[in-house]
Amino acid sequence: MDPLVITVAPVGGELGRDEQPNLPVTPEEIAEEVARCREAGASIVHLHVRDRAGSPTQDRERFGLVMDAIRRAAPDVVIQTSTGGSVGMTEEERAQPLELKPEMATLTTGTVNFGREVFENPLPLVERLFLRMRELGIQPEFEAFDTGMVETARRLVAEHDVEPRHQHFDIVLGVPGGMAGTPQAVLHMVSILPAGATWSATGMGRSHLPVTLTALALGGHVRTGFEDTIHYARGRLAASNEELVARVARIAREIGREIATPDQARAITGITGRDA
Ligand code: KMH
Ligand code: ZN
Repeated sequence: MDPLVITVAPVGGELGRDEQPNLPVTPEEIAEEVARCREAGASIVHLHVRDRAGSPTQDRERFGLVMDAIRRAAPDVVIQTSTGGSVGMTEEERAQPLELKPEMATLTTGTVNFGREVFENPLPLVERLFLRMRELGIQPEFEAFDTGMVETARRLVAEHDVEPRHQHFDIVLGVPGGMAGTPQAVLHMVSILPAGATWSATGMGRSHLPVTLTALALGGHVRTGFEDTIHYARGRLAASNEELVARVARIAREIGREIATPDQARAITGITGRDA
């Protein structure tokens, strides 16, 4: 079994301090939180950032500031920028962080209801983001909220990649509007992934622990952090992202699974070059 890649998603694109008072917001807060998560076992950070007022933004300059701060605080961590941003953002807004050439970026390969809103990912948008990532040498992490998104990722790769390339997925379950966050759903999604693909799983809200534990049992990788759950346990907010990462690392070690270093995470997920 590969060492466990723990991705931390410490900020998210939708959450506010009214819901999670310990949400890191400033570049320094985010960088310090990432460094603590790195110490606790995270090797990849899935990054959203906030503007000066604390609102979600995909602004390139703001991303640059936060990425620089992270590189000072946790120099070896893999930075995976979001192209999802927040529900309702335009393609132009969402694409900006790619120009900073992170090692990895997310790519959601289809549209999904997202609570009472819609996270829109029409195929032409997905295709343009995918091609830009290929041009810039950024490894996509395909975010699959349902089976159709796995199929779309498979088609994108088949249509555009001349050479075979490693594919890495994040199975995102428990979004209200998407697939349920159950062990059965994780098993089904894993069963339809392309041969040779690696994967992590993300369980939103109440589905966080069932999805995490299923991924660990199957030998997959795990994402955690405030973007996915603001709670540590029912009725108890998490004190920090570090607390969530430390729990995953502790369970993994307890069952004999090693924790991946960032370089191991790069090798496992198919990242071929360090950031520019
Ligand atoms: N905030 C969600 C609508 C991503 O980062 O790529 C989209 C999201 C996915 O968080
Ligand atoms: Zn995200």
